[in-house]
Amino acid sequence: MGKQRYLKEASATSLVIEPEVVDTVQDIVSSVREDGDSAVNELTAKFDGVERDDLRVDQAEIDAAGEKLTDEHREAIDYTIQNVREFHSRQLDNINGFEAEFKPGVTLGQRVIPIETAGVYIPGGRHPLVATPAMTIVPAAVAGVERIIACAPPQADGTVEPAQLYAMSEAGVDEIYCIGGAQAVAAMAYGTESVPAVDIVTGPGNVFTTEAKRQVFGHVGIDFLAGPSEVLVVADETADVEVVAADLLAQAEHDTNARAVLISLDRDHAEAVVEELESQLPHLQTEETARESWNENGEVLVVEDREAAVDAANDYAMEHLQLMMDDADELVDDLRNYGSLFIGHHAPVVFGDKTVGTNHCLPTLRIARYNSGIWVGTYLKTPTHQRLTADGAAELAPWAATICEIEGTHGHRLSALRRSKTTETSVADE
Ligand code: HSO
Ligand code: ZN
Repeated sequence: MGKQRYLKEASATSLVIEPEVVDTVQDIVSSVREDGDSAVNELTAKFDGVERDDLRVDQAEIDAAGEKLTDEHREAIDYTIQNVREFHSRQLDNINGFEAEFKPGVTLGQRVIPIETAGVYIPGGRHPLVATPAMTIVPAAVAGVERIIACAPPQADGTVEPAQLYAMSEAGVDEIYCIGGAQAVAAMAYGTESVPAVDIVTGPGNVFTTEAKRQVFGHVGIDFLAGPSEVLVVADETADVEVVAADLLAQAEHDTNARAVLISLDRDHAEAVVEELESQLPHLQTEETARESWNENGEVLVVEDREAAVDAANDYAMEHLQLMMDDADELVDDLRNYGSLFIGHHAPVVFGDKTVGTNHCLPTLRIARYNSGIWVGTYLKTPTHQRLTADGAAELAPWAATICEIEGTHGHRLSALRRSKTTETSVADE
């Protein structure tokens, strides 16, 4: 890595889940697994302080939610869903099954098959995110998942937050259940009297739902384990100082563990951004959270040149990577570790978060080194197949038999040799 200097340094967060959280979630998962709805109801009363007659959200509740929204709010949600659908449909167009003859008589192939049932978790919290249903449900619908269910926590009055409920319904969910937290993940993974057991559980959540996903993984599939949201802004002197500061704060407001990092190619510019950020903070309605997040986890690194910026960005491997420079496009080919890349002065993370059409469920905590965010492929599998003629089998049999010989897997060897053209002699030789 080229020369670099921290103007502000913070220790990186990691997905270390406290043992008490692990234990609490273990209790929740096993009680839901054993006692189904009655455990869910008890946990809902305990954690959410509400009781519902029915865990399933009925059409009347969905309709009522839609009616609570203004036309403008409904239109914005519809616009997002449409953009997400278009982008994820294009992803689907670019995943192909195939079948081809690799040697005479040896045909191999791969199919693309949707997972049958998916359960998505839609988190509540201080700012129930309205684009999340589009991000988790639309890709499943586009993939062709037959049955998509969603769980969302109850508000204080026992209902699901109306904008989220409207968005879930418009995104193409089949059933909605009003269940929050780890109990929702457990209910979808193991099934209860009301909630069907699914094949994959996806969607963001707090540390309890994340730990629940970790615990049910293996019994069902999951997307990935996400930590607090992160942004890395790479800026040079062509970036507008006020805009860079605003973009960093947009990330910091998520929660106190959120992480906003600036890599700057110009020390004076970086100092100006930090100063500007401090002066914008008091005007932010979410000041308290953003300030703590910035103070605790914010980081500013000054690098010598573009190469050093690229190296550092690849090393950070952050959820969002935003390039604020005139020649942003020139960096793209060398960048390899990021959840989603925002190229140039006019592409802030907020557009990806809310509406542009790419997914906002993205890998954090350096998971971007080996995984991408939710996409249509999250809900697809690609099983393989082979079809052989007698000639194809005769070609492969001796090769397979030799491998078996090396290993001492005698039964396998006989199975292979029975497909060879000289079957009788080969088997008789044994
Ligand atoms: N930054 C979040 C997504 C989001 N933020 C939606 C606001 N709305 C995780 O990528
Ligand atoms: Zn965000």
